[in-house]
Amino acid sequence: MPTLLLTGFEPFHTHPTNPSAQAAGALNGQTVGGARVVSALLPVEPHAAADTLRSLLDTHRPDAVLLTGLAAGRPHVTVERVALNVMDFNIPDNAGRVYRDHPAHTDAGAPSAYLSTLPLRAIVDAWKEADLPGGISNTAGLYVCNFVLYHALDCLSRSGRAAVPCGFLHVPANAEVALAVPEDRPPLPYLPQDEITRAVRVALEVVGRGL
Ligand code: PCA
Repeated sequence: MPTLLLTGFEPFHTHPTNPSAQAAGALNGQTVGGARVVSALLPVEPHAAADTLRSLLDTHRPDAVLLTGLAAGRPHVTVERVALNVMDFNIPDNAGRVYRDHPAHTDAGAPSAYLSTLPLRAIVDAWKEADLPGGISNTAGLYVCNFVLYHALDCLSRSGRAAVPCGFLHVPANAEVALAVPEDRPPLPYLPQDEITRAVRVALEVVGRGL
């Protein structure tokens, strides 16, 4: 049976939890779209996360990779189209570091961007079919999620595995994240955690069926 590697991130910034980690944990070990899901948690520190991811790619040799993270403020689920070779953090990572106007990959020959190799439109169509509004996003931000997507695609491309579908799904806040916003800050749009997990599962089904 093919293997789908699914990752979520640890909590970061002021958020008490990360709905991406909850979805990844809930789906771990399940068979989705005819493939076995192997879930893992990534730290919100770019280099540590990329190192963890590289060793997951080497250990599990997955047939497809779905990375997920929280995009607090987005109203619905989005699948990312592109990862840029740029880091420009508005908030510190979990080690307290801020990278400004910095390349994600310092090799001279590193491409400016990688395009997701997931079936983006099919995922959005499947969400719609499942009564889950969602869309394609043309920016993954310039924080840790963009960095990890860049390095996942770079690692697969450099190791002769560019045909392994790989991409990133950003999920909105769940109720716990939205409830933690102080009253003097603008409220966050949110989805119940079950719906976030369902959206990740539907995306995995599309990817799994294509293997
Ligand atoms: N979201 C952040 C990093 C970790 C996460 O879940 C991002 O969008 O970069």
